[in-house]
Amino acid sequence: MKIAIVCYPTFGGSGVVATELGLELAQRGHEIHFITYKQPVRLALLNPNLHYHEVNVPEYPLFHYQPYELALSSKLVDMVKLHKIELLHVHYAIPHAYAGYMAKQMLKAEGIYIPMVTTLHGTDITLVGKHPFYKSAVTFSINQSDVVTSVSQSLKDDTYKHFAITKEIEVIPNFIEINKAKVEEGTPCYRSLMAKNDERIITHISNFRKVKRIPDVIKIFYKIQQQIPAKLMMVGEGPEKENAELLCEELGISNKVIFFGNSNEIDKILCFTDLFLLPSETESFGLAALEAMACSVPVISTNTGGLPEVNKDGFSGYLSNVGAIDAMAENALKIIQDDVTLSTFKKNAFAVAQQFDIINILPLYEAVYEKAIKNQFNSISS
Ligand code: GMT
Repeated sequence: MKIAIVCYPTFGGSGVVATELGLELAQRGHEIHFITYKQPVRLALLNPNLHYHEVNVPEYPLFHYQPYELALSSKLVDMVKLHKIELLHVHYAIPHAYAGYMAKQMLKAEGIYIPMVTTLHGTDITLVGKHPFYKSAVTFSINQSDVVTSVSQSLKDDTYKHFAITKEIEVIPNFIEINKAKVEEGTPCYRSLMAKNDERIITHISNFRKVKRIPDVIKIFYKIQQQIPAKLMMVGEGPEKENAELLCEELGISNKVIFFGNSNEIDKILCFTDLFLLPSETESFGLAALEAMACSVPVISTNTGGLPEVNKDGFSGYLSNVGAIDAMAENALKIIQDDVTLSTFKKNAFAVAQQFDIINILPLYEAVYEKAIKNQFNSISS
């Protein structure tokens, strides 16, 4: 099948999921066209089935806001015609589902019918999408999609709760390529560069936005390092990073915290990690937690949104209420206090991650594509 994938190219869950999905579909023989404003960070184009088309938005002094949706829908129309693309898969409703709908209409006017699958990722519903300024357009474009998927049951429930959705939403959980993530025994791991032998290594990876509750990460770590020797690896970039550095200084733990910035090699960091912290305010799924678990790293997280669908309380890690810093620090210590307990949690984390292997999830997307083509065909003939 010839598929156009529209996504955000930056570091962030939805872009990562869209890119990894496209890479795997290309491996399976589908022809994949990524259409976005910059080459996605995880996209290596070493496969003849993979293509990347950049959306350019020419600047004009009249525009206070550059009309990206317009340029994207135009690009979609041009690429569909040029490459005989059969299906649009848009990731993140804003503004991709809206631009996809416009492209569909423009193509329809020329007698070309193309189905659209919209995948909802989280903040496009829970934070940004439900804002009154966007709500009508988001509701409309979700309802106009031929098939809608969400990355967790929790996000599906939130979507029905906040929007007047008439479409059925299918849950397709996020995934991981387990063979790529698996840390083989004997693989060189540069742990000794980062910490002393007796220190536990705790890691947090995110886009450092408010929703991730970065101060909680630091405070949980502060409590942990009061009890046992430990180091904290902070991976990512975002608006909360500077304050996080200041907080570490204030607490006198700057020498125990390493800020890495964005990384394309999180597996190398996770390979020497003992515990992952994700105390988010909300998380539709928590892909970073799954990536950690796939590297056999247990997770201390909050219990909001889709996190309980990924992190299993008392098995792959522990879940607590948002802001329950003491409970999260206590649970962290329970896991890392001795090697035997840590090793059990590590095995469990990997076992749960295996259920989300791409091998299990990809056929669900292929089935959805077939369904979208059928839905589209039915709506033309009725
Ligand atoms: O906030 C982020 O982490 C970025 C955001 C995105 O769309 O790039 O992530 C959302 O989508 C991810 C992939 O489906 C989910 O794993 C994240 O949980 C979700 N973030 C939130 O819901 C806050």
